[in-house]
Amino acid sequence: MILLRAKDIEFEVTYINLQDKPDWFLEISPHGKVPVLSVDGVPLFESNAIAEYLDEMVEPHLHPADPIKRARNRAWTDFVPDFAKGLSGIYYTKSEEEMQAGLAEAPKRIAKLEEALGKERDNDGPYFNGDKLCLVDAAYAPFLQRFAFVEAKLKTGVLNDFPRVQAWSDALLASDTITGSVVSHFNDEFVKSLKRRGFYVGSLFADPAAAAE
Ligand SMILES: N[C@@H](CCC(=O)N[C@@H](CS)C(=O)NCC(=O)O)C(=O)O
Repeated sequence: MILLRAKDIEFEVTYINLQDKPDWFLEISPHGKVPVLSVDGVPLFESNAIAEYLDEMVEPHLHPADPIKRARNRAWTDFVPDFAKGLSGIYYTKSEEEMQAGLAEAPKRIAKLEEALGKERDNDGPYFNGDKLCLVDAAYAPFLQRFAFVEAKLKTGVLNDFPRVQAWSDALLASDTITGSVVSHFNDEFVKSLKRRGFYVGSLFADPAAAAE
């Protein structure tokens, strides 16, 4: 969604209830996961594959032209699941103790990104490759966005030791291309899912349904 917005592509979104996936969705999504992009009726799946397809097809090209830089960018998008596991290991936890354990584990993954942000850039950012949003930014942004939301409540300060990651996250979350890529009631839905799944952090938020009354 971030890339579709960054490239000003017209698109239609169908949100899927992941607790009750419709049959038509399971037919087009081999792993039963979102996102899926339907291009003239042909379903594409896996975020990186979709992002690369969009980048090849529609200007402006956001992936670097230099093959070495492109490969290194791709390698860092491949690190997203690992990085995301570090962050979710903090807040997808059932108790404060479990959260502390996650907090002890996360820095080693965050440190890798801190180093990457230092090494890969030949300027001061604010994005991964400099002043233009790229595929690496789009890949990490959803996870940084969710973490920033829970961190406002948890106040773990885990990013304090990683100023480049913190500044990168701040820059990404200052971009409407990124923040506007989720539904307007995203935070409420996120809180509901944290509560439904019984995560400790969910208990720190008011019930969105009650707040809306
Ligand atoms: N590697 C996939 C991961 C996608 C993924 O994990 N999607 C989650 C939502 S963010 C999902 O659809 N989960 C539903 C499920 O696994 O049942 C990608 O990057 O597209």
